[in-house]
Amino acid sequence: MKMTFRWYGEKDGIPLRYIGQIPNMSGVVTAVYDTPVGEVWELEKIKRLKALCDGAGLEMEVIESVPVHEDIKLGKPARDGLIRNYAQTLRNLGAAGVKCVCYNFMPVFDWLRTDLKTPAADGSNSLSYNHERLLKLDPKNLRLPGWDESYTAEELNGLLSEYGEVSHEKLFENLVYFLNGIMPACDEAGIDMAIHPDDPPWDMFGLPRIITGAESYDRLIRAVPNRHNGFTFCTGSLGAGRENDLPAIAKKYARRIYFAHIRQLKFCGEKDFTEAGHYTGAGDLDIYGIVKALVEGGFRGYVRPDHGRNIWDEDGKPGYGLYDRALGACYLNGLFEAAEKGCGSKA
Ligand code: DNO
Repeated sequence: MKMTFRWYGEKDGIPLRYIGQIPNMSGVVTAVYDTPVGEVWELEKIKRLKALCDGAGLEMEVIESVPVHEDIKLGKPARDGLIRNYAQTLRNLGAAGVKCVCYNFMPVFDWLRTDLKTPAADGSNSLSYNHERLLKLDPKNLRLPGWDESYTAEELNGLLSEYGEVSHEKLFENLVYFLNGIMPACDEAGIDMAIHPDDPPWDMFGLPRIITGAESYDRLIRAVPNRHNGFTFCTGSLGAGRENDLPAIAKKYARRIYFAHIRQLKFCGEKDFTEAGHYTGAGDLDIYGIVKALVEGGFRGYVRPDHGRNIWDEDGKPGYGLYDRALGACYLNGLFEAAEKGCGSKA
């Protein structure tokens, strides 16, 4: 495995130098943020970003994300041109040494939380999700962090009504069409595509969500068997679905999981949860069991600590401060070292 850390480019308040000082950090996970969704990422811009990483002694082998245009998800006629652009972006990324691209296929909204600073008894705070509160939100007037793009109320209204016509089945077909369109570029550029699960893994505001657990993994591999079609295994996203057996999924798909986002959550209701420190004992996911299963299944991908809390009075970008993610990376390094050296299988 290669340990990595998400970095939001030059606008990120966390200097690359700090990231490089975290033990065993191989590189950063980043993106070109100033190209509108659907347009080709210019090679020059990609190379500039890579030069910054090189300068800090960090690799740039993983991109999170190259966002997928809504017209592709909706299956509109414009999709063929947009898919060609996406394929060209992949070729440009491959030319700059990128090996893995994380993306998602969630209609309109990316990850959703209802509170960004839920206080804990120890004085830290973290993101949380409350289903009742979510149901009361007006999707047409939402501004949430983590989106790759934000819409005007009018655009949002238009999009939401267009999705009225798109069933789960149709969305899945559109995903398969997209993947078949970009696989030749992946073959050429040597890039593994790693789809991020829907977060949380259930329908939102009547919009279909289709990457929610083991069944969707099976189905997607069957539909597009090319080895470059794989997964971002996000423990917090899949883990919010109580039916998902994470160690079992990790073990079964370990060779198809090119990127792992590892974080912890604590349930406080059937669908409600608060994000917690990475340690297994801090929440309800068996982080140790998941790492062990990945290693036993032959996982060879990239790992990053996922959302951290705000600790030590940090006021970081929601989920993406420095301190708690650095602690998470160290903890995960320890688990992987133990599992890889075989201690895991004896415990
Ligand atoms: C949230 C992230 C997601 C992820 C995208 C991938 O913290 O995990 O926003 O980057 O869904 O496309």
